[in-house]
Amino acid sequence: MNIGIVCYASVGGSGIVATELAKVLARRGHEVRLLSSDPPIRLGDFQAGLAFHAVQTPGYPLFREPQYLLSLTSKIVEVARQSQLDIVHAHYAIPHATAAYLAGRILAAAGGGRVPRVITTLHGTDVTLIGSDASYVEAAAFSIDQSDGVTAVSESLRDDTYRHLPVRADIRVIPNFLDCEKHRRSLDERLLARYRGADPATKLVIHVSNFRPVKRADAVVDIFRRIRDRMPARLLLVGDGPDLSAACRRAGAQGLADDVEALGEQELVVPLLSIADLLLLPSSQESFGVAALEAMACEVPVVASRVGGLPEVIADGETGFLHEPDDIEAMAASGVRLLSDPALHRRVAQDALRAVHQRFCAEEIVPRYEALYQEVLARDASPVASV
Ligand code: GMT
Repeated sequence: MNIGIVCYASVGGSGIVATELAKVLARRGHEVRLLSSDPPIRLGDFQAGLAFHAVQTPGYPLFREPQYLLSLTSKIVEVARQSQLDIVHAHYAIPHATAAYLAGRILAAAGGGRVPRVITTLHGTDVTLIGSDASYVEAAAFSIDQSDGVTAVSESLRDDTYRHLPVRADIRVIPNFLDCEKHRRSLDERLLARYRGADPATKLVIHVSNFRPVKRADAVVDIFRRIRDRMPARLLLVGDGPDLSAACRRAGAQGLADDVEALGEQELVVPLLSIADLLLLPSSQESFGVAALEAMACEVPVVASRVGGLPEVIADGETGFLHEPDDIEAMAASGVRLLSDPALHRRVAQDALRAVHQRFCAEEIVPRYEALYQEVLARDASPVASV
């Protein structure tokens, strides 16, 4: 199949999942075109069957805002013609589903060529936060409904979509996944010594995110302080975003400046996860939580909020611990338990790894996308093609 995948290049789970999907589909023999404003963070080296197309959005003195929707639409049309795309798979509804719909209209109006079918994958904030804002809701719901197939990354997000948006589309749940060959624990002793320091009793706590308000970086620091009060520990903050500086200031104000290290955006998280003893994810909302999945694959227990899709990823008390987002004390207590009971830590880490391998590896999930592509291609004319 010829597949175009549209995603954001900024650090975020939707871009990571879309890029991983593109790579796996190319490995499975498809011709894949990845469209984004920049090469996505996990694109990596050349791979046969996978090409990247940059969406350029020129400015103009008359415009006060960049016209990304139009430049992306035009790029989809161009790539669809060049590569005879069968499918355009939009990751994150806003405005990717809209651009894919418009591109289909343009191709259908021109006639004579193939009109790709559109799949939209909903990732979370495109529904729960920005998508349901009154400024976007109508266009978002319309574009989602015009897609030939719609998926959500968790049951929780599917339910939220029907709750937040006036959509009628049949939304199928296809969970996020990992390349489990690459996402496996690989301990680098020198890296461990570099970040843990000389004392082998020091525990490494990690948080990986794009430091947006939903991630609650302030809560990460507060939970860590409670852990640090009970044992030698260091906190690694991986990623960047608007709340990182405030989190570092908060750590400094609590006397933790020497125990907290901000590592910025990192392309390779496996080496860092592999030296960690615990991942904290106290988000206020999380439709899935790719960061939790990556930690579990590296045998790092997770303490997270009981929100959104996280209970579909983490079985509380078995493959990690879940608490109400505001219950900082309980999250800290679970962290202390895990870090001071090696048998519990081992058991949770192993059960988490097993859960990832049973349910969330590419071999299990990617064929579900392929089956959906086949299904929509086999259908009679799509809403777009019939115009
Ligand atoms: O909202 C964000 O933080 C970014 C967004 C993204 O595009 O990466 O994250 C969402 O999509 C991820 C991939 O499906 C999910 O793992 C995240 O849980 C989800 N974030 C939220 O729901 C807050």
